[in-house]
Amino acid sequence: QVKRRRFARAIENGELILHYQPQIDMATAEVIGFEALVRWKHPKEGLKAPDSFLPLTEGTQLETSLGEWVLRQALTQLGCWQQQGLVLPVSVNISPSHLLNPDFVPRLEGLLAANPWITTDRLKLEVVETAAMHDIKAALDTIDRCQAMGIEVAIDDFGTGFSSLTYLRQLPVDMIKIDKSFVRDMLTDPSDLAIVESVIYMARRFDRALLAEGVETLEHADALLGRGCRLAQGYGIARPMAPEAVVEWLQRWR
Ligand code: G
Ligand code: G
Ligand code: MN
Ligand code: NA
Repeated sequence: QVKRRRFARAIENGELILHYQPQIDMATAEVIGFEALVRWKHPKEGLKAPDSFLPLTEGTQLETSLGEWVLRQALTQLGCWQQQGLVLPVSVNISPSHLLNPDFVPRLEGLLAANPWITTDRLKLEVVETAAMHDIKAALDTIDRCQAMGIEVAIDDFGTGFSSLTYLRQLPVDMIKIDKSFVRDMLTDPSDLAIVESVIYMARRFDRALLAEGVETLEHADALLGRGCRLAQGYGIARPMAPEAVVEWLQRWR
């Protein structure tokens, strides 16, 4: 309770920041966008990872407050980058109860209207399968409406839920992100390799874009590319970085 109140103040006090991790096409080395990842710049404890504070928000109003802060901040950052001539999309993680909040779409429309110079194709959303499992109808409706606005939606941590196959069939998502746990062990564990290969096959059959998370080494990159998975994100490409570091990173990368 105390911790939760402290975190609520952190949002109000501007102690949160977004870090950005590049997503690339391994076949061309082209940067296709950045994933926004929230951090808490705690005045005493330093930079805190989301695993230390996201659980505090779960199932409370804070989950939506945090989610809205992240969306607003990502749009602000897109505006800053645009002024510097950088026009790449940013993917934002949307928690299940934020996605299923009936106000989600109207609030998002409001945020976009407040940033009219940011086109909707520059914002992408990442949702986890469990969001759909709570209320498939509501999830479908929200995803449809976002896509109708021109916002692409990705399914995050794919393969870690329980009903991947059925949900993929029903969910009209634009992109599938293979969870990093399968990618990490695909070179050593035949079962994980089988999962990765199955997801690659499925993405192709369902005509969805596919991105592998947790690409840490050249061996991972080669194994994925050789099997037809071109898009990737991971420490082997770049760690999540502060927004000030992004422009310089891009110059070095190109
Ligand atoms: O780097 P990383 O430690 O950022 O993230 C850990 C977990 O926190 C991941 O599952 C990631 O999806 C989640 N996460 C990171 N940033 C956000 C965010 O802004 N909103 C939500 N809902 N989850 C986030
Ligand atoms: O759950 P989600 O995919 O949104 O979270 C991304 C998380 O994965 C973040 O915590 C991010 O810092 C982390 N991450 C990104 N690349 C790598 C990687 O190559 N290896 C590992 N172990 N984690 C990664
Ligand atoms: Mn994600
Ligand atoms: Na993930």
